[in-house]
Amino acid sequence: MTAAKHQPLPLTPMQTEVLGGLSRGDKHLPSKYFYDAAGARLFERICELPEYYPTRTELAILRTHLPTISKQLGPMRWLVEPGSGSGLKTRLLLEALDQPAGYVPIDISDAQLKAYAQDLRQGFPHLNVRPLSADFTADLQLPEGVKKPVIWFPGSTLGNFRPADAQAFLRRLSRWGGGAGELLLGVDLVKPVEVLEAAYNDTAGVTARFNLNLLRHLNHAAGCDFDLSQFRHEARWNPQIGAIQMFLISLGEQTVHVAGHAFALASQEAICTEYSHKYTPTQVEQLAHASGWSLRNMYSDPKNWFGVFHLEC
Ligand code: AVJ
Repeated sequence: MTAAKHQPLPLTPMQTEVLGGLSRGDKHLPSKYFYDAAGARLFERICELPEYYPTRTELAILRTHLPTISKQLGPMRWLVEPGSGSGLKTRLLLEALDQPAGYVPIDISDAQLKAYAQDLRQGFPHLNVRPLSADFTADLQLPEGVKKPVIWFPGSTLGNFRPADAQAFLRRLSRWGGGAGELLLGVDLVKPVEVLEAAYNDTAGVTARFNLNLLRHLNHAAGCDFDLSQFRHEARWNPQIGAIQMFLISLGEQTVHVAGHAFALASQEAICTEYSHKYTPTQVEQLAHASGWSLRNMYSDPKNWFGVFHLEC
């Protein structure tokens, strides 16, 4: 037949990322692909686990300090949220804000974003909701007229970035809407390792399912053939880098395929699926300064397990 028949199909951006991550000596998969519909549901269950303290701790901080935060922000501000999955926290913030000019949730999943925006309009019929379907880690343009935004980045999602990438991302945020915005940044703080490791190794096994679901998602969306029964979940504190790392460990020797490319995995070989960096308040402040932000205020819980940092540029 013709040569064209054997030409490889062009790769999607997702396939390119997956191929890149599996080609390294220390194999990686991008954690942003945890959140297909099933992954988003599993993450919601994680947030309710007794061991997973970040969500309820951040919520408690907000419940205590939102009146103060809102007063400092002043009236008629646009709220912009990179990643739109943080439901209740965002509702509390929207309720606390003084006549918000509007709300821009940004998410990579168009379907989830539209459903979320619809849902929100029911609860806030007078709110101008302007969903933006985009990869918030790439360069993007906020809707016309959104100036001096209040950027809301809760849940310690920043912890998923390597520190250098976190710095570059915060720098980007400082330019959104033409700059001079403010940032409410939720960051999980350094704490005893037993507490940290328990939060990512729950006894009910939900985090393990969440981790394995990444492979299922990639099978569907990137043309991979991972056999989920041939991997196990592992999460551990890495003291060198100050992060919880999640892995999928190959249970035996095996070969997986991605868009026609084969990858051999040794028995017990680890694929890193997530970094969850933990910071001290001082480290957050240094990171903020290095990326064009300064600290207005920090809010925390009595145990100092989580911090909500109010930054300005
Ligand atoms: C949503 C990225 C903050 O790192 O704690 C939860 C994701 N991974 N359990 C985190 C997650 C495993 C979560 N973030």
